[in-house]
Amino acid sequence: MKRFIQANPYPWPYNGELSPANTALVVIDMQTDFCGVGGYVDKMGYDISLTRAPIEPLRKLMAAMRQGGWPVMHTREGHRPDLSDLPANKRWRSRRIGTDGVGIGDDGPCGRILVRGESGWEIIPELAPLPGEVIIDKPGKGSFCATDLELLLRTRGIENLILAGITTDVCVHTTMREANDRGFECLVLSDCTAATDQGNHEAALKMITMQGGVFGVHAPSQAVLDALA
Ligand code: C5J
Repeated sequence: MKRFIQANPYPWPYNGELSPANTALVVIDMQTDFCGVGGYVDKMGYDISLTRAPIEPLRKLMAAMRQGGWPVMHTREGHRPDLSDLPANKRWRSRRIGTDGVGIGDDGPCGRILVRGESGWEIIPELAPLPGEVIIDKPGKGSFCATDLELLLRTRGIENLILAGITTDVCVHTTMREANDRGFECLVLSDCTAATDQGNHEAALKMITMQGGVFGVHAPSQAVLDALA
């Protein structure tokens, strides 16, 4: 039986093959550094009420998907404590914003910014992974670069990715583009993603819909819940 999620610009997935055996929810970078008080985004001076907006809808969706046996995966952006996987230009740029010259790898209110093992790098407790769920540690914006995500998806037979998390215009978009080029069918959740700028969030969603759905589709999480019911 074919099953679709109502999405923009087409009912998703394209072939109606939607099941817990071939579809995973990937929750991107819901870390204190991106949405918590004293984290990297907060320190940069952005409004964290924007990046915190996905928390509640995501909590509801993750509970429903776990209940139905749909795989839930997580990613964390972060670097080794010796910073050997932090490109010099990424660090340099991150120090340009704010007044104190502090950037990735430096000490902040939640420990060293975007460094593995620090409190700011942790996934927020509200959306903590359950034991056994896949967690991908990535040094970049995309979830496929320098990780084993593709191998894990292929060995599980996952073809469809429901993408959520932060930020829509950076790590979610980069992951979606990497996934799309690898042949994965992508759905980005409009209310379970957010950017540090509302205009960027909206533009990032609009980009998906061009050319007949050049990267896939977007939809609110309610559309997923409706399809699972
Ligand atoms: C950024 C991310 N924005 N998770 N990371 O640097 O989107």
